[in-house]
Parts: sequence; C-alpha cells; structure tokens
Amino acid sequence: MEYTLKDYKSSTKPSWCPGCGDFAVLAALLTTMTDLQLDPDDTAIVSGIGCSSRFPFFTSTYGFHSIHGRALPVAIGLSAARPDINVITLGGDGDGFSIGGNHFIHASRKNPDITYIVMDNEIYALTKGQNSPTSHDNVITKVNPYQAVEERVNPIMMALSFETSFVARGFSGDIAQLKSIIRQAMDHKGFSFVHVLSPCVQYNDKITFDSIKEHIKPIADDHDVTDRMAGMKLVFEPGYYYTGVIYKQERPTLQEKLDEVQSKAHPGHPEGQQVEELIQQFM
Ligand SMILES: Cc1ncc(C[n+]2csc(CCOP(=O)(O)OP(=O)(O)O)c2C)c(N)n1
Ligand code: SF4
Ligand SMILES: [Mg+2]
Repeated sequence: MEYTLKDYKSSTKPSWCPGCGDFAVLAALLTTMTDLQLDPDDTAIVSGIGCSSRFPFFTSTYGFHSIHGRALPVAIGLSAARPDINVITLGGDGDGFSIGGNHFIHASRKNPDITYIVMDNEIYALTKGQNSPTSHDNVITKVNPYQAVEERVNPIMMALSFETSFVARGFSGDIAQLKSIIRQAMDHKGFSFVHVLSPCVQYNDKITFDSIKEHIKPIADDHDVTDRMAGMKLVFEPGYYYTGVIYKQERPTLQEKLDEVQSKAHPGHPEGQQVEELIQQFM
C-alpha cells in the first residue's frame, strides 16, 4: 500500500493566522513524511505549547500536545519506550529555548533518535506577543515597554556547543530547501535539530519574510558538515542567516547505549552484576 499526503493530514484545518510561517513547516513535514512513506501508525508528533506546537491537531499520526517546554522529555521517553517508531518533535522559540532550554542541553547529550523542529518567530505568539529569548532588542512588547534588558540566545550556537549531532537551519519562505533539510534530519541517526526562521505576522513586525530574505544565504556546497568550528564561524558571520545543514556527527544513539546497559545488566554478561551478589551486600 502506498501512503499519500492525505494519510498524514488530519481533517482539522490549521488555525494559524493567514500568512503565518508555520504553514510552510507543516507543508514541508507532510510531504517529507509522504516521501519517506512513514507508517502513520508508527509515527508520533510530540509538541509543547504555543502556536507552533499545534502540529498534533493537524496531522493524523499519533500525537502528544504536551506541556509548555516539555516536548523533548516526552519525546525522549516515548522514543526510549518505543524505539521502533518515528518520533518527531516540534515547538517554538519560547518553548524550546526559554522554559524548555534545559531539556535541549540534555537531549543533545543523550542523542535520542528523534527530529526536533523549532519554529522561531522571535516572540511568544500564543500568549499575544511577549519578547522571547531570541527576540532582537528592537522588539518592544508589553513586558519590555522601554527596551530589552536581556541578551538574545543563538539557537544554532547553543546546539553546536551542546554537541547536538545534527544541526540545520531553514526558512519558512523556502519550502523546497526546508523539505530537503527535514528529510536529512529524519534520515540522521540521532538527535537532529532544525531551526526554522518562521515569521509571526501578528505579533512581531520586526522579523518578516522580507526582512529575513534580505539576510538569507544558503550554505556553500563545499562547507564541511563534520567541522564544528566551521559551523560556528557561519553562525557568527555578521549580517547573514546561513541556511542548510551546518553540522553533522555520527555517534551512538541513546537507544544503542541503553541496549548496551541492558545487556550488561543481564545475569549472563561477564560485566553484569549478579542479583544474588547485590542481595548479599545488604545481608
Ligand atoms: C508552564 C507554562 N508556562 C507558561 C505558559 C504560557 N504560554 C503558553 S505558550 C507560551 C509561549 C509560546 O511561545 P513559543 O514557544 O515561542 O511559541 P509560538 O506561540 O511563538 O509559536 C507561554 C509563555 C504555559 N502554557 N505553561
Ligand atoms: S499569532 Fe503569529 S505565530 Fe500564531 S498563528 Fe498567528 S501568525 Fe502564526
Ligand atoms: Mg515563538
């Protein structure tokens, strides 16, 4: 049986504002799932809370619309319990880098085999426009009416320094490139992070499709994706948002490590601690 886009799309019409960048991410994800012929019954979409976290409503795979900032721990737990299924996690910049920032560090360390797509609109949109950890300091909102008081975080730099094993950036104004990036992220064995510049047309007029387009630069074909320092240099080149795959590293996944631990814990394994010996320690 061949799956078509209809098998992944739910009957719920996306409730995003017309022109929201998140539509492009949904389109890119649905077509990638179709290209990969993922079994919808073996696929789960996990999200946090935010406009960008509404994905589970719009897809007909399994879904978990979890808690603000907690998409990653839910996804990691699910992937550890059911390593046979495809786990895709989505959310926003507030969800992922503010309240959930801590989980991003530890997901990177664990390297679960999941794809994490963050739609960065540099604002808390669902709660009607407060500045987020990625907001530029010219974004004036109700919670910072005079000026920004905090520095911005750089999500790509965070990922590179946390040793995230796949790091890429896309733009919701370029669905073809976004599709190719999501495909590579889903093919990657380990924790793949896709940072998507995805404008909010309602609450952030500083980051628009046009303003992003002016600064977009696709990564050159000769960029060495295994060179973390080369990735860091791209991040800091002033005036540009580089798009494409920035960094990729092959290393054991969380599941492979857990399998090793499980085999060592087996009574027959030479390194395994025997249950009887353990009990004796307390006698
Ligand atoms: C524990 C908790 N804290 C705060 C909130 C309120 N809240 C819901 S969404 C959100 C921010 C959403 O921003 P972001 O993650 O960037 O998603 P966007 O709406 O911009 O796509 C906040 C603060 C909540 N639902 N739960
Ligand atoms: S408020 Fe912004 S992020 Fe939310 S649906 Fe509307 S345009 Fe999209
Ligand atoms: Mg946001």
